[in-house]
Amino acid sequence: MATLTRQQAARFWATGCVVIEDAATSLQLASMRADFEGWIEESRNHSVPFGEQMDGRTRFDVDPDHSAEHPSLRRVASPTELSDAYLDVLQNSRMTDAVADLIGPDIKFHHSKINSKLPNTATTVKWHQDFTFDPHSNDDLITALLFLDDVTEENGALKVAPGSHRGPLLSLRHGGAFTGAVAEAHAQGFERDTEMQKGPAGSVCLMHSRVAHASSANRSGRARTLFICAISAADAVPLSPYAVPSVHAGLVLRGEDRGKIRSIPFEMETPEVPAGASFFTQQAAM
Ligand SMILES: O=C(O)CCC(=O)C(=O)O
Repeated sequence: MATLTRQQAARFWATGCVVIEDAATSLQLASMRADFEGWIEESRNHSVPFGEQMDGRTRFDVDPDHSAEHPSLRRVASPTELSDAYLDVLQNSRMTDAVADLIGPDIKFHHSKINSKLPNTATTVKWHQDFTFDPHSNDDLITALLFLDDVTEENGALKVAPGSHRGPLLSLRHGGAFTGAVAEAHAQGFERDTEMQKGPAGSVCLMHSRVAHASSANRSGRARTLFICAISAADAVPLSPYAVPSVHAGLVLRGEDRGKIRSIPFEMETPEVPAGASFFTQQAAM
């Protein structure tokens, strides 16, 4: 039985984005939150990014204003490697069932991360498309952003430019450097035509990997934490090194891997893996 209604699926293909509620159970949410709280506590012992990913880069990223008194843990790379709670949601949730409705039946895991904006923190995300960070042989690739908290305009909801998944793949290079963000002229155009992706905790925002998106700082007293999973059709093959590597990369989540590669024509510039813990440092350099 389908998880998405026909209207929800139609909205996704028309705008590049749809939010659905109850994508994880309250028990799953509580387990994910408990593990994240533990990582926040651990972050109080560090003044700079810490921990290690499988390729040797740092795993936990903190904002420049991070301190023991005012923790600002903004990224955990590959939480499924650290926590059964996150691995369980990736494998056993309506979030993943909904992705299979859109690009299945055969789907596989690419990578995951937690992006958090703790209360009154400065972290922002500049306009970009995920596909130009993680190109695949075809664009049946969805970024699923699961809300661990209620997401509102005030705590830094995702902003999406509806229909931009049908537009060009925009450059993330400016002045000779890979900045991880589109040019200012494109960003201004997207800002004029923005839809906020809001909803109660447990909702998931399913986003086409070509849709342009960004998000503002959290100016509220309430956290905005997202468990973000990139999931592709099983016949979409990654074309560039993993910016967030994972021992779970390639895990078949629904259906099976039939050993096929499907390609579509497109042209874009090659992405760059960030030297540090996350793309926040690439975007900050712009
Ligand atoms: O955390 C956010 O607000 C945006 C996440 C995002 O754009 C991404 O991870 O590609």
